Amino acid sequence: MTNGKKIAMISGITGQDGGYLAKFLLEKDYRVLGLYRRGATDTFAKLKEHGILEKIELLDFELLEFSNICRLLRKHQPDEFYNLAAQSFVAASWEEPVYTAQADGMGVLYILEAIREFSPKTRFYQASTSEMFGKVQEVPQTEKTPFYPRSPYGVSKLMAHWMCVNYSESFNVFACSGILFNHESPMRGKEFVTRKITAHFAEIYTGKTNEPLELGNLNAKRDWGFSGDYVEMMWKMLQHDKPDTYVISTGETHSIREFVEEAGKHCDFDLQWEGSEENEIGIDKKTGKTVVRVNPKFYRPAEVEMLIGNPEKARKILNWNAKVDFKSLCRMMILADIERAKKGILV
Ligand code: F7E
Repeated sequence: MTNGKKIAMISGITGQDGGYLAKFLLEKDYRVLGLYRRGATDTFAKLKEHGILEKIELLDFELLEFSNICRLLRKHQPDEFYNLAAQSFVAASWEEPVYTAQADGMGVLYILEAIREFSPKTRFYQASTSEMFGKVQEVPQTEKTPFYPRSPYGVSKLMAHWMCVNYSESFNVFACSGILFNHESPMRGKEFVTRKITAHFAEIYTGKTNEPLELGNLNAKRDWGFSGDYVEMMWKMLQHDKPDTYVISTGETHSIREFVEEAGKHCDFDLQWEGSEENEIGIDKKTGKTVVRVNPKFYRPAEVEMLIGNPEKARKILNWNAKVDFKSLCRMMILADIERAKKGILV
């Protein structure tokens, strides 16, 4: 606490959730310390677009450098620490399994250790993930559903999740694990499927490209919510009287194909699917143009076929509900990308 203001540290400040969370906390009059990795390819573009870059105190941070984490915690003694830093792209985790395990598993242990030693009053939020359910053992998934991760990413996040549970039980560290299902927004990185779709369709729609969008598995299903809704839950978890684990989701699931169709509607495409599996294409009947093509390059070595979360516990205990539904989310994203494409700022 400084000048009566609570201090929040956010790692992963340059990412999608970092921006929405920082905005949310600044509106609550927090002092926000944004931790970022120097030399990261990611820039401050999202924070600039939110209009909050000048309001955040940016600090150098390296998740794999234990001494750096210890110094930051000892010096700033934040009231709250939100760990949103990670290698977050599931597909990349098969190419970089060791790095993913270090950053997404060990990195979290470093923070927990630093809190335990140097800032024991800090409340900690860990960005856990529905990827821990992977090959789902129950439908819908709750806090009690057994885990079965299907990627090095999911396995690494599971280690971090259990470390949070263990540190709160063993050392009284206030560590919460938010099992967030997929959450998207116009600030989503373009490697993730929703934004890949909206950014590419916006380019076709505004005449910037004639190339079809190439996708992998169209039939996988996800429970997609809005990042802006989900960051509120991160904060709510840390205001509760005890640390706990919560599933955060909408309770609805939709396929990638449905997302493509929904986004296509806003681009006036009359989509028709032809062929099957790797030969499948999506044609705009009006123009006869192929706008989507399956490319097996985007298939994963092990797929998570279907996720759907039950957010009942969050609803009951923290009085939280997802506000933005699937169609509104898709609309928000495609309209934002069409605007950006028109202005030539679709990055
Ligand atoms: O893939 C399929 C792909 O990369 C979703 C991360 O935030 O949410 C995210 O992980 C689905 C998969 O997200 C393409 O096979 C088809 O089934 O958008 P995604 P994700 O892997 O679900 C969780 C909760 C996290 O924690 C993660 O950090 O879409 N898909 N075609 C494709 N996916 C991508 N990326 N690209 C394609 O061309």
